[in-house]
Amino acid sequence: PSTIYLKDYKVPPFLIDKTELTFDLDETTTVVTSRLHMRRNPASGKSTEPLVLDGGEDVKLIGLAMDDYALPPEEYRISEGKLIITATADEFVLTCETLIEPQNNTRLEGLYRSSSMFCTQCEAEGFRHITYYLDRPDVMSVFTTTIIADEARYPVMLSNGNQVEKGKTEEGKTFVVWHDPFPKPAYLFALVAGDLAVKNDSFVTQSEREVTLQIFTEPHNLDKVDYAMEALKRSMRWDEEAYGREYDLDIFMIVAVDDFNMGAMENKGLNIFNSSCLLASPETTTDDSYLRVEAIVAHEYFHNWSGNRVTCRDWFQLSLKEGFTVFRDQTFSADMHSEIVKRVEDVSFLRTAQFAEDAGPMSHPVRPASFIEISNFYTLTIYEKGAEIVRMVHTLLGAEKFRAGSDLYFDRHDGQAVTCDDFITAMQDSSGVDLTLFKRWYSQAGTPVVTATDEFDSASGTYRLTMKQQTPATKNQPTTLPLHIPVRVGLLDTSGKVLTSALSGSTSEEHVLHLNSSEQTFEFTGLTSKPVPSLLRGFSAPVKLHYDYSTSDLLLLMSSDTDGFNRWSAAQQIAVNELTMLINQSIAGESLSLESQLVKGFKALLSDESLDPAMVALILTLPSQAYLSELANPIHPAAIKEARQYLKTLLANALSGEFELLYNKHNIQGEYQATAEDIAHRSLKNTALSYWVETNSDQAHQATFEQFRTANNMTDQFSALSIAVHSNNAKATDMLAAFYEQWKAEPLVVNKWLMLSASQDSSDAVASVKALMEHTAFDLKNPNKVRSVLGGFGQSISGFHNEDGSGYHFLADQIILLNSRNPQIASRLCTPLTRWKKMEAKRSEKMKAELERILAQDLSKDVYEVVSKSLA
Ligand code: HT7
Ligand code: ZN
Repeated sequence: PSTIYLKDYKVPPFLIDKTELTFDLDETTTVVTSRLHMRRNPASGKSTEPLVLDGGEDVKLIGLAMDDYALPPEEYRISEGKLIITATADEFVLTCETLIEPQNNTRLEGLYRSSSMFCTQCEAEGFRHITYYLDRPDVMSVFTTTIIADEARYPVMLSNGNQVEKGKTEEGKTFVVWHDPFPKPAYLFALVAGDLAVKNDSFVTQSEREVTLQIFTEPHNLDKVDYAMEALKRSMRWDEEAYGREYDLDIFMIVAVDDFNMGAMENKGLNIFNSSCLLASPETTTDDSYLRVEAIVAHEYFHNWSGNRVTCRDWFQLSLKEGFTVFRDQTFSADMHSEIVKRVEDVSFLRTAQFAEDAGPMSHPVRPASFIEISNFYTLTIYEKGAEIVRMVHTLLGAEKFRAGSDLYFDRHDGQAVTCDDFITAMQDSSGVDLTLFKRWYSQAGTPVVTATDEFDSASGTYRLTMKQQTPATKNQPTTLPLHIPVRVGLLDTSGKVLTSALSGSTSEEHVLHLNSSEQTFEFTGLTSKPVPSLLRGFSAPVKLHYDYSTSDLLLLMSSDTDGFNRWSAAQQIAVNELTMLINQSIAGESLSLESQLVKGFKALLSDESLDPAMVALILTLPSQAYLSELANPIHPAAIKEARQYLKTLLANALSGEFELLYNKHNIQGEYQATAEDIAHRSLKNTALSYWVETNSDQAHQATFEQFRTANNMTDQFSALSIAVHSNNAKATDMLAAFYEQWKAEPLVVNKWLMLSASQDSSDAVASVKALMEHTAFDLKNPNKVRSVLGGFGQSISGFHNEDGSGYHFLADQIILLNSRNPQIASRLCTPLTRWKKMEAKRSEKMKAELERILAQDLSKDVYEVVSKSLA
């Protein structure tokens, strides 16, 4: 497979002003007719280049005409999926008829079938599996789409824009015509046809236009769309208030489908959602999923401006829309619920998963320089680190100038396909803040390490903080350069009081340091004794910070810092330090022992009545197996597991009374609501329960069972079930069976059951997971089910990381099986194996051998790129 480079970007040689599509949908063959109103692109400066249209091996050409003159075979050729027409006029209409088989499309790209409906997924390069086209984001066209189908089976036929016509064909089929007045790239095209139920609503925009809102699902799911509809209206209002962005069409539609490779898709006026990211009801949906539904509805809606009205010039600029839109949805969720809780959750995810990606073989800059398969670049780096870049711009400019920059960006580039540089230029032009050096964040991969040291000069009352930065060099990136890193800092005295200090003439309780060279010293004056620094408040930059805090400093920050994020961060650091000691004891074969300081910290925490219960729950949550693996080198999965279990039990026994009390205090019964307040109580109650059961008391096990039996919502029921399963509750097996019986008619709940069942930590986990894949509830064609079972299995330490390598072998078998059926899913499943270099020697060799076995197969571009890069 060939590599595509950013440096080779050229403007398109042709443009498509208008695209007229007709879909004749049928269960066996679908015929697509396109009429493309094309002309040579004056900006390309070339007048003789052949016309090269993107297509796929799965598209069969059955007719081709230029200005209604049927092209004879000698005037075109098809090579490697592309349609090449040698001679063209400067302006012409190309008519192209293709035959496709959506019913056999298991890749879920282009037009495919999910349950009994037709649907599309065109980002990034799915449209070329429908018809020949200039399938690149900088070719923007006005689409008119006609859908022809049997109305009895497909009463709902949707596409982008507004429905402008409906009628009957001569053969008695129904046709519907949709017109989208906004020029768009083909990746935003969408079509849906099926027997769907609809929930109708409306929204009045700030300029008082009424917009029709519709959510379509299979009829049995219509009772689960109310929350998404309310979330949509909150998103529309928020985008008007926070960014001045109003919706532009008269109708906005969302459709839920069961088979979908990712979470959702922002097609213009017709979002398509994985049903797991849209449907919600108290009985079947956990709090986490409620919040996820709200965030994804918002994310896709926000794309209408950051992505659709202003789109990407090429796929190297993917973070232009994704990083900005993630930042927007994070801010929205923070505004709807708790800012600190949201920040802790986002940072925790970034530090666990994105940092691991950035240290692995697929590490790439937020604006990659090359790729083999663009689908592999819908990564945490593009999305989450990309959002951190936008957040840093916000920190550097301040809220007001950031908003002015965003206004300028949207005004200047409305209707255009642009670059990450254009975004930064707008921010710079509107604010006057120099972002020249800052732009390096887009082109340099890896997580910078910032090391801070300090000294205090009591004679002058000056506190000197020296910061060094270094981004680790790698084979692909042998030299790395300093970045512009905003570091938010506050100072505390040793009793925890906030200190005011002066830095470069400004006196304040908090400062933003601009670390922009490899080493800098910042001088804070006006102090009387050496302060305790609260560094990188709110995680103001995506870096690894090292400062030699004593445990008492960390306990002080944990109890007294005014920055809620750093209170959590300090607790995590104490836990990481203690767990690291335990992990080392385990690796050395010693029996574990520890005098935990966390006991003291947790005691103080639990006596502080002023804290948000959600924050308390987060602080009580020990660093995950995955986060500790990211920090370790090499990784000893079994030692990490043993250390976490030991510390959790130690804390549980030391504070058993507190946890029991906490459980009872927050065990508030009442009608379920997905509000921040109620979610917080449930979160703390279930965290307390997870500790309490570690004491192995009968009462705790009984409380778990009762909660499972009597819960009126999925959060409580599923928490109790998970706690029972992972604490070896004697009733766990029966509870799992009862749960399946209760919910077997609800596929999204069954997926949770599949995941929990697959994650059980037993050494015969491979056999159990094989049995799960034979279960009637499993379906290899459905990405959600594959993710549940194989994702769950990845969490089973004794199963997946079994020393005999059987877990790795099993996963490799599944990747090979899925490689041809659904390359995107197969490629994503490779991630755990790609981390082989960081694993301790015995497991590392076994993982590598499995990657080599995969590489020896006939591979899709997707899997080939990930596996070959991780072995290089
Ligand atoms: N922009 C959407 C990306 C997406 C996607 C990409 C590749 C393959 C399938 C896909 N489904 C959706 C989703 C988003 O970020 O909003
Ligand atoms: Zn997105």
